[in-house]
Amino acid sequence: MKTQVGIIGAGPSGLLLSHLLHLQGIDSIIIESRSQDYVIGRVRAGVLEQGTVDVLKESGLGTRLEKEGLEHHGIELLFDGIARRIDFPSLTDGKAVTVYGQKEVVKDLIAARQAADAKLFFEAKASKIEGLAEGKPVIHFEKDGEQHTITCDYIAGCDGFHGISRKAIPDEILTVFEREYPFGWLGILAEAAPSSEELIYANTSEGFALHSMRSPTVTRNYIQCAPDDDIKNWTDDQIWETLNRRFQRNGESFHLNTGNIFEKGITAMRSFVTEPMRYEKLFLVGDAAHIVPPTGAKGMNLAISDVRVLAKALTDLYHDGSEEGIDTYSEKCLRRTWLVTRFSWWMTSMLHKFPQDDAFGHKIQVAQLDYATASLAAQTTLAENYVGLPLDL
Ligand code: RFL
Ligand code: PHB
Repeated sequence: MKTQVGIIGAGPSGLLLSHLLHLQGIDSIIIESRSQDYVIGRVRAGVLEQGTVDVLKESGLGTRLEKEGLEHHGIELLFDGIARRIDFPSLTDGKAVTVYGQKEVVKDLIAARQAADAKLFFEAKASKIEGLAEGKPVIHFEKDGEQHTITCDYIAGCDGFHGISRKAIPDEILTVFEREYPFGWLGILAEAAPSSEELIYANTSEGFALHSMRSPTVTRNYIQCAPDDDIKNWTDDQIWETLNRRFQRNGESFHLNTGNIFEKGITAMRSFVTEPMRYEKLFLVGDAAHIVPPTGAKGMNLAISDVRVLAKALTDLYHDGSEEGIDTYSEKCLRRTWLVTRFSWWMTSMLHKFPQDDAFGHKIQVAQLDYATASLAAQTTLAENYVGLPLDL
């Protein structure tokens, strides 16, 4: 097979890139190791930045998003039993975020790609990338027990943290920056109406908790747990009791709606950045290049901002012969990656209980939260990062 842009991975990055390139008349092939049902079924992100919503709507993917997405104008931070709200529109010139599950975004993207007869292959696993040093990239993949190749002008490595693309860059070129956090998140989806109109991020003496949602009848909650915890250690009753304790506030009653838990899992927390994000004709996009802890709700949004930069760069190249966009892709995306990495690290550090923290450490966290929610300057900082920094800050 032959194409202009060979795309490895059909997560949000690979699918959106293929869609945006298609709108510009640029050909691509996507190969995805998992099945279509698996990719659609994966429960992950929930919060879309304003810029993410804008790109989805502008590229014709807004129909269901507009109908089913829940626009949120603020979040609550709960600490020492006190809840304080950050109001996005008043602090960010009218911006907001939208709660719309990653699986819905992926579903919409797959439908749009298939409606356009895209070359999108599931259960097709890339095994090797060759020819990068020679400027003639080839992807090798296996489908139905047979070996195939794709000869391409460029490769977009959209294959997530565990993919093969990053590993195709020689060790001496690549630098990795990493931090592992000493905790994980236990996440659940339950048939229960949200207990609050907005998300609640809670710092408590026993650890972090997050109240989120997917729809008016489905709630998403997270609990800080040990990084190596086993989901079998948690009964449904224990999960609800822990959430209930962590969301309580002083002198005010808070009722947590409960219901059938139909999904639960534990995620490790890490920050991870690789530099550079381009090697010869290979571009790393999204989680293949960087991971952020989910506390700032940034992972998918950052992936989508990489895609926006790359789609524009490839459009300039194919339409006008300009190489400037592809030559500055890595630098431009890494700058934004580090800004988002800082925000996600800061939210994570401020909201979780760290095993090494003593009473002093907890008091400092509470002072950080107090300042972040009381000072107008600090609230503005939090809000402008949460709704999403502009592509060109
Ligand atoms: P993905 O989604 O991991 O997709 C990569 C795809 O590549 C495929 N693949 C291969 N295909 C072919 N050949 C191979 N050799 C391959 N190797 C891998 C994989 O099967 C997969 O389908 O990466 P992408 O597209 O860059 O998207 C990144 C996002 O998925 C990720 O950043 C977010 O889910 C992170 N995240 C959140 N992001 C947000 O913006 N807001 C949130 O609220 C948010 N919450 C979260 C999150 C991630 C979480 N987990 C589970 C890590 C909450 C959680 C709990
Ligand atoms: C989610 O709803 O899955 C979610 C919301 C906010 C976060 C992370 C995850 O910070």
